[in-house]
Amino acid sequence: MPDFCGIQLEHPVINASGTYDAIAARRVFGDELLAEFPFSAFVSKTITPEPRAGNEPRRIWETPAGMINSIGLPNKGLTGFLEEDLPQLAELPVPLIVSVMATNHEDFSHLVALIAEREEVAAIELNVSCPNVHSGLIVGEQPGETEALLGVLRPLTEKPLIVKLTPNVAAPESVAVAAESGGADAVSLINTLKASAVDPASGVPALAAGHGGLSGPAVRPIALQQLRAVAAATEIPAIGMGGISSGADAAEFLTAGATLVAVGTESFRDPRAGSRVANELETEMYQPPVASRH
Ligand code: RRO
Repeated sequence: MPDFCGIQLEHPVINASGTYDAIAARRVFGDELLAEFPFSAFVSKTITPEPRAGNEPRRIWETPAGMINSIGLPNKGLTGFLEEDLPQLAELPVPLIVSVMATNHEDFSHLVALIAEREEVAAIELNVSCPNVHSGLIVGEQPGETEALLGVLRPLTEKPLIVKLTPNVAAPESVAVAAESGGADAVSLINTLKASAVDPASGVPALAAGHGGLSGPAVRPIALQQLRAVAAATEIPAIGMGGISSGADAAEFLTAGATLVAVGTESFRDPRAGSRVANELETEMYQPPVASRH
């Protein structure tokens, strides 16, 4: 049974933020969802201080072995989340991690302070890596900015703070080290890789926003390499993700240094993918590494 920052989890497979709508799944599957929840912890879609409508469609584009999204962070805002979503997410049978994003220290502090005081929340993920929102990437692209943000947020709560790293930098391990120095309890990686698709006939971008973020099996080897670099450079736990769709994929990430793994894009194809990956890990092939994690 994995221990993640003092939180006991049934197995090492959680969801990637924004890739599984647990409230909609409950409507579709009913209480069966609670009996067989696919993840050992649930990470919410990223929330912002104010409500956001998200980007214009088209927001999703399939690619060979992957998907480009430009969703643009639609969410109900802090008040809507606390009043409408949190009570429903608190009924899930697993610990809740809330993902947040803001564009300045003051707004980030407001989000973290109000979410941290809710006992339903086990941990907070700081999304400093969204590729689809103007200025969403600035903090996470610069180690100094990441450390400064943690300097402001760390004193606000004793709950675990997880920094979601961007893959869109030359050395993600430098940002991970900065997060650790600032007092982060864990890092998670990777968010999506900046990507585009264009209609060759017209030259018009496939996504209304013009570009987006690539996920799915196509990014897995890149994610694995970034995880190895981050795990080698830091002591804090890492949540590894990027195209994981089987127990063998998950085992690769765990062996490379992840404490937990997250399933993202695969859940769009198969909403029970989390359970399948966890079962494959347990029953088929994975033995936790005994010696070094690197
Ligand atoms: O909502 C999005 O467009 C989005 C976010 Br917040 C993110 O962190 N990563 C991503 O690929 N899409």
